[in-house]
Amino acid sequence: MNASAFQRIRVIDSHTGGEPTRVVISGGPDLGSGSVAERLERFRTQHDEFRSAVVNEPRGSDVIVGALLCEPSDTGAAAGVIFFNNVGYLGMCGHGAIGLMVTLEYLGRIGPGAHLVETPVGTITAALDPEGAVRIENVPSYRFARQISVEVEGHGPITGDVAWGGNWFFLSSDHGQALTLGNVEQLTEFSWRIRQALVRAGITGEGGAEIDHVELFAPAQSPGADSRNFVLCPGKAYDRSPCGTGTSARLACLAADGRLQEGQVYRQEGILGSIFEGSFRRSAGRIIPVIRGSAWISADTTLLVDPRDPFRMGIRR
Ligand code: PYC
Repeated sequence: MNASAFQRIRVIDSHTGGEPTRVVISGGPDLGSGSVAERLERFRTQHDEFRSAVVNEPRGSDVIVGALLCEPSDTGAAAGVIFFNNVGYLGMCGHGAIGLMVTLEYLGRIGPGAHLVETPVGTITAALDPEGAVRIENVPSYRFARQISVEVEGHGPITGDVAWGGNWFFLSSDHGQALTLGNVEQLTEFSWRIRQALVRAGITGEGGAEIDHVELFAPAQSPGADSRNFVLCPGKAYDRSPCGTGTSARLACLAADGRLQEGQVYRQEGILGSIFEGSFRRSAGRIIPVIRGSAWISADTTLLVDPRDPFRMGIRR
């Protein structure tokens, strides 16, 4: 078929500590005007197949987080962004925001310094630092519930906190699992059972919001890190990075327990050993997490959609 008959979507891929982000630069749907949160609703209800076409097989995989660039309604913002994955949409995405900043720098759209980015759950500040790392000031984060016990099928009760870091998390250190790369299949099944147990028990985030991320902790393996985590994302893929919103939720719990002070640096290691540095300041009863990490560009390419392809809009589960 002639090249002009294909739909073309320009994307830039990067990874942040091993976790991929695919930023859509052009070829996305027209989501109209309004706040990024309003445009997310239009994306979800009218253009969900575009989400699947970009991140799902055969062009993508369960691990890829997509980021649709859009005009911000916040006039001071450098960009607006909607993050999405294999099964739906994310409020915020820390590794994705780091990938987005490196992508905008690659495109020559931003330089060093601080920039505002509008997301569906609030405007964040992101800064490129002189060493090439990115520092994100995330949305206000907080612990919603402390040490909740839940009965996990085939395991028994486990306890954990419920916290918001831009997404909803159940965070547990009381699980008896080995947080090693060789154990990710078992960790995935175990974390999935926790998620199902939370639903069965009616345990939610504020306002009945579903807790769709599960985060397990263990002692760090890298010198200088404070802890290691494993994070299971909503579509059953595990986060290869230490998870920016998960690290924010962790900081909220540590702050609530008085185990971390304002400005103190906490080094969160992910399951691959990559590290995010976190710290926080207090604001109006919540914390503002600051997450620092690095991302690397891996592709600048065009996705093609052949109108005759039966799987042109991706394989949806
Ligand atoms: O870094 O916040 C994050 C994140 C959420 C899901 C995958 N990564």
